[in-house]
Formats: sequence, C-alpha cells, structure tokens
Amino acid sequence: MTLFTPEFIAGQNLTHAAALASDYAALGEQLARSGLDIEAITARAAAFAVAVPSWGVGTGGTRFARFPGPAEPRNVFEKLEDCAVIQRLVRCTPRVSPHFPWDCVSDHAALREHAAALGLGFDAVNSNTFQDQPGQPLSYRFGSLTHTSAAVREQAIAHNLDCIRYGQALGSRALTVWIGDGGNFPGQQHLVRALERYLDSARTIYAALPADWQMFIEHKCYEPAFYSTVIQDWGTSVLCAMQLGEKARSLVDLGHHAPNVNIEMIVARLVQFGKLAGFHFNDSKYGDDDLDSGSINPYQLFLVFNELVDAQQRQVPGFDPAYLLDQSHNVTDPIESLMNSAATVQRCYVQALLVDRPALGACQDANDALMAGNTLKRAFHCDVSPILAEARRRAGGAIDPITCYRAARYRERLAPARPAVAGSGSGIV
Ligand code: LRH
Ligand code: MN
Repeated sequence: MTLFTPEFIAGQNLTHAAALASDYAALGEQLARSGLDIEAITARAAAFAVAVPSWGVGTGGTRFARFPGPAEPRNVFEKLEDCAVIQRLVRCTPRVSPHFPWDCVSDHAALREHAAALGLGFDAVNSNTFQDQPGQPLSYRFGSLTHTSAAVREQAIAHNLDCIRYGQALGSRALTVWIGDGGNFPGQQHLVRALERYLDSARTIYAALPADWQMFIEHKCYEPAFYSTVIQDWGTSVLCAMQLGEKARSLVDLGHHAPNVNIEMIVARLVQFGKLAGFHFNDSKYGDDDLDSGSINPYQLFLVFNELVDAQQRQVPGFDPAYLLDQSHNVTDPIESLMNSAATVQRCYVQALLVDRPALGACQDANDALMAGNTLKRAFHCDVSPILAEARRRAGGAIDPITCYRAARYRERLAPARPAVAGSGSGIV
C-alpha cells in the first residue's frame, strides 16, 4: 500500500514551500555573514544517513507491560514497509538494522530484494543471546558467550556465525554483539575468568568475519545483570577490541552509561585510538530508557557530533562510524518517533558543521573557557530546520514529515490488513 506517492508528498509540501523558501534564504544570509555557504551545508545534510532498527517500528514496552498500537507490523516484511515510509518522508534512513532471530526468514536473499524494492538496504546485523528461543537446547539464563558451560558458549558462538551468514545474504558488513551476561550478586561470577571466556568466544566469532566486515562490541553498565556486567563499559569494550584485532571496534549506545557520564569524551577517546564502531542513538533520563534521540539531553547529542565533525575535519584515518537508532517507542507512534529522531540526529550533525573550529581552537589555546563555550553554543542555538527541510524537499521527501504522515492516516488505513496479534505481553519489543 503506497500511500506516500511522490504526488501525495508534493501536494503536502505545497502548503510549506513558500515559508521554507523564505526561511532558507534568510538562514543563508545569516550563515554567509559567518563565511558559511548554506548550499554546501545542505549538501552535507543530504548525504547524512542513520539506520533504523527493525525492532523499533513495533510498539515497545517495559518489563511491566506493552500497549500495542493499531496496525502493528507482525513480521519483518511489514517492519520493512514501515521503515520505507520513514525513508520516503525524511530521506536520511536508507538502511535498516536487523535483529536475529526476530527477523529470521527462510530466504534472506529474497528479503534483500524485498527491501531493495522498498528503497532500503541493510546496516549492521544484531545477534541475540539474551533470550531463549522456543526449542533452544541450552538456556542463556546464566549467560551466553561467557557461560561457564562450553556447550552453551558453543551454542551462542554458532548463533553469531549464523548472523554473519544472514548478514552476508542481506549485504550487511558488520555484526553487533551485545550480551547481557553478568551477575546479580557479589561472588556470583569470577570477574576475570568471565571475561577470559568472553574473549575466547569472541575470538572464534572474529575469526569467522569476512574480510570486509567489522565486529561492533556494545557495552552496557547494567541490565539484565544488576551487579556485574561482563562488557560493562567502554574501557572493557575497547580492551577487548584491541585484543581481537583491526576489525573489532566499540559501539556506543547512548543509554548504556551511568547517569552523567561524559559520553562525548568516550567518543573522543575511541576516535583517538581508531576504535569507534559507531552508535546506537537514543536518550535517557535515568537508565537504559531507549527514549527518542535528543528528547531529554539534545546538547549532549550535539556535543557527540561536535567530536565526530572535528574528527572528520581532522581527516582521522579509518574514521567511518556507523550511525543507528536504537529506541523503544512505548507511548508514541514508532514511525513518528523514528522520523523525529532521525531528523534530530541529522540536526545535531548539521549544527556541529557550523562550529567555528579555528575560533574554538584559539579560545582553547588561550584558556578562554567562556568564549569557547559560547562558540559551541552559537552553533547549537542556530535553528537549521530550513536546511533539513530543504534537503528533504530536494530528495523528494516531506518538508514536514509528521504532518504529511498524519495526513495519510496510514495506521487507520492499514489496520484492516494488519489485525492485532493476540497477547501484547511485556518487554521492550
Ligand atoms: C541492549 C540493546 C542492544 C540490542 C537491544 C535491543 O540494551 O541496546 O543494542 O540488541 O538493545
Ligand atoms: Mn543498543
């Protein structure tokens, strides 16, 4: 059901076109006064891309409950349809990150074609050894790649090798490995032996990576383990990536840090040592809340992109981070939240492009802390909405994606074809 035809989108854009043209011209003048060419920045905005999580288009939940909305996607094909709507309207989410076995099908090459027909490709694949699947011989209750039983570790390793195979059929070139392994009580795990088992398992997975693939190690400070998590922070992650080799890097999920951790500094460190894999963008107030990116602390997201643009402009060798959203949408329409979040991440990237880096460097050298902060804030306070909207418009997308999406009444029209699946259950997906 293609509701979002070029004609429909163009029709919706008509109401915004004149205002956009005048706002764009005004911003162009403003930026020109600082020696910035709005056309060059708009081209960079148009080239920006962030992948959407296949598991993010269904309504998310918590351990308490999940309240599915109308026309929920019931399988990976319907998830891709919803991802295609996002890409049609915001034009900066051309790839989907799949999660196995949630997205397993009998023919992954056919899935690749299905996605291509929808204008989508695949980004990093995600393995899952944090849940037991029906009929799974051995349980991950006490861990997976670090389990004390070699048989359980073997099972977890085999699953990761399967994910690489599925990913190759989909055209992916990276495997993200997040494990919830850890302990709930002091003494439950031997902290060193658990990590030795992790490295042993990870080496087997690493050895199976195709030449042009990478392995993204995702750290998380807690949950589901509540006392010790084996890959608990960027330090352990980067040490493991260094142990494993060139193709292993550390992925930063913004929600996986204790409150007030300086995440942009972790990014700077990983860039400096050539070990930044990329990101799972989201936001949080307390724990791993998986809220919409930039919805709680947009300045932090800007500061992360400030480090990334700085690295880009310093032409750091091998700098090629993967950008992905990893969110759970409990009280909003997932399509709307993902469109909003993709645009917010793109916004922070564009604002970081506006930072006057020679001026900032001079303030830093002169220890002029106040002016250094103001130099960053000047870019952060610049409303780059006309640049984002113009980049979308030129690419055939919606000037105002949310209004355009709502005008199509997508969920209402799709609901008859997607009857609700019984039992909403709980949990993030
Ligand atoms: C773990 C995590 C990981 C995914 C999962 C859905 O909290 O961030 O990236 O596998 O969420
Ligand atoms: Mn994540």
